Amino acid sequence: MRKGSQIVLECLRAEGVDLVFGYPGGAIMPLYDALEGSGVRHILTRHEQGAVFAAEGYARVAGKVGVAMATSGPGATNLVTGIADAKMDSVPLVCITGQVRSALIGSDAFQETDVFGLTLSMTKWSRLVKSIQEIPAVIAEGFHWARSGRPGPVVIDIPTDLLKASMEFGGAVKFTPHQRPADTPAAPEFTDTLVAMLQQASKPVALVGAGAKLSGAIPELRQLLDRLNVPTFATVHGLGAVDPTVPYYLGMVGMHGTRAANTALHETDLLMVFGARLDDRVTGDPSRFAPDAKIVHFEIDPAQLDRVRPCQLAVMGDLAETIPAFHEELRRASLPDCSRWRAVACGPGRAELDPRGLAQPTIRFLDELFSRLPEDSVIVADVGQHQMWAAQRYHSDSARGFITSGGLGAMGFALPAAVGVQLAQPETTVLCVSGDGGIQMNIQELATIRRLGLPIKTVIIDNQYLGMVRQWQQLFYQRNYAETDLSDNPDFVEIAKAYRITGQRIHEEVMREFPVAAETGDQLDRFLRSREPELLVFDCHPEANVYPMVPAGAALSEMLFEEE
Ligand SMILES: Cc1ncc(C[n+]2csc(CCOP(=O)(O)OP(=O)(O)O)c2C)c(N)n1
Ligand SMILES: [Mg+2]
Repeated sequence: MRKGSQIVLECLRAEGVDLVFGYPGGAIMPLYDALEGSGVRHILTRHEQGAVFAAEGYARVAGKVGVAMATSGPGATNLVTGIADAKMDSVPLVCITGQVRSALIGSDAFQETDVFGLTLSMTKWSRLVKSIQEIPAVIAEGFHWARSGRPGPVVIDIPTDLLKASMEFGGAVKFTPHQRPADTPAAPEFTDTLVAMLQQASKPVALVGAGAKLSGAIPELRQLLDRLNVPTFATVHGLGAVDPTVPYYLGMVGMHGTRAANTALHETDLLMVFGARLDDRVTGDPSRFAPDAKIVHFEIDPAQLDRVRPCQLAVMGDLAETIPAFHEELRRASLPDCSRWRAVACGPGRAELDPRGLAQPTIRFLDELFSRLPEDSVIVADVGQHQMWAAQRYHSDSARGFITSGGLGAMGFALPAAVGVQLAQPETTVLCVSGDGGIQMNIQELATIRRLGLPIKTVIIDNQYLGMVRQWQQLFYQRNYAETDLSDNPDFVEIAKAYRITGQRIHEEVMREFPVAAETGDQLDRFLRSREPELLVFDCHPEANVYPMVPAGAALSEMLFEEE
C-alpha cells in the first residue's frame, strides 16, 4: 500500500526527476510530508514564481523536464507567468499543484482556484486528477507531452485527499501515444524540391531558431550550414547554435538585430528557417516581411507553420532527422554560385555592431565581462535593454550558453532561472544579467542563492529607469517618461549585504579608458572567479539606448541607428 503522495514521488523518480523546485502550503502538504527519503531533492525558493523560473532555467540547460510544485490558490496562480513563459519558449516543464479536497471543488473553498481552467490556454496538456488510481498514468502522460515534439508546459492538479489516500501500487507506468499523421517524418522527396529551389535562388539565407538547439542536432546543422555557405543569422534563442566566427554568420536578427542580418533577411529570395516561430520581434511588419522570399520551414510543430504567410515548403519533423537527410542530398547536388550575394550580404564589418553614444560604456563593460568568462559559461539575461545588449554581445559558440525569456519577455526571470541553471551545472560559471527594474521582481531569490551557497554572479545594469520602456517613450512618445523613473532605487549593494552576499559597484566612467585599467580588469576577474555568490552593480547612463532598432510595425529594412 502506498499513499498518493508517495506514488507521485515514485512516478517522478521513474521519469528521471531528482530535483524539484517549489513552495509548500495547505493542499500540497501531504506531498511535502512524503519528500524525505523519496530520492527527490526539493529546492525551496522564496516565491512560487521563483520556483517555476528556476525549474525552467534547469530545463533549458539540462535539456530535461523541469518540475515545479505549489499549493492551491495563490501558490498555483503564482506559477502562471512561468507556465506562459515555458509555452512561448518551448521549455519542457511539469507543474504539480495541490488542489482543495475533491468534495469541495467548485464550492469556492479556502484557497480554491480553477488551475486547470486558468492555465488551459497556455499548457500543452493538463489534468485535474480525479482518483488515486489515475496518478501513475497521468504523470507518465504529462511527462511525455512536456518533452515530446515541441516541448512545453504541463499542469497536473491533484486534490489533497488523493495525496492522502492509499492504494496498492504496482509501480510507475509507461505512456505510449497513438501515432498521428503529423508525427510521421517528412517525406524524403522534400530534399529534391529543396535542392531545386536552392538552384533557382540567387539570394538564399538561413535563419536559425530555438528548434535547432532543442533537436540536439548542432553538429549536423553546422555541417549543413558550412556546405550551404549562405548568409546565416539567428533569433535570440538561436544564439550559439551557429559558430559565430564563420564568415557567413551575420549575428542576431530582428528588432535589435544587426544591420547585416536584417538587410539580408529583407532582401532574400529563399529563406530557410531552422526551428523558429517567426514572431513579430523577428519579422517586423509581417505584411512587409522578406517580400521577395520563398520560405522553406524546417519545423516539428505544425502550429508554427504559415504564421507570417504560407511557406512554399514545410519540412516537418525533428531537425535531428531532416537536417542530415537534406545534407546527404546536398552532397551530391551542385549548388549555384551565390558568391556575389554572399559578398554583399556579409561584406566586411557589416555584422559588427559599432556602438556609439551613451550605451558605449555599458556595451564595453559587457564585452569585458563576457571575454573573461570561462568557456561553456551560461549567461542568463532578464528582460529589457540590458537583455538586448547582452544578446548583441554574446559571441560564444556554446549552444545552451545564452538563456532568456524571449517569447513572453517576463521581467524577473533571470535571477531564479540562474538558480536552476547553477543547480543543473554546479561547476559552470553562471552570470545573471538583470536590470534595476527586473531584479526587484524576484530579488527575494538572493535568499535561495545564499542558503544554497550557489556561486551565481549577478550583474545589475542600473540605469535608474525601466529602460526599454523609457527608450520607446523617448523615440515614440515625445520623451514623456511616464512612470518609468526608478531613480529612488535602493542601494543594491546594501541589499546584497543584507542577504550576506558580497556586493560591489562599478561606474561607467571606468569603461571609457582604453584599454580598461588593470585594476578594473582584476576586479572583473575576481568577481567571475569567486566560488561564492556575488553581486555587481554597473551604473549605466540613464538615457542609453539599444540600437539598431526596428520600430514596432516597421519593416526590417527600416532600422533606426544611434544618432552621431
Ligand atoms: C513582468 C513584466 N512587466 C512589464 C514588462 C514590460 N517591460 C519590458 S522591458 C521593461 C523595463 C525593464 O527595466 P529594467 O529591468 O530596469 O531593464 P532595462 O530596460 O532598464 O535594462 C518593462 C517594464 C515586462 N516585460 N515584464
Ligand atoms: Mg533599468
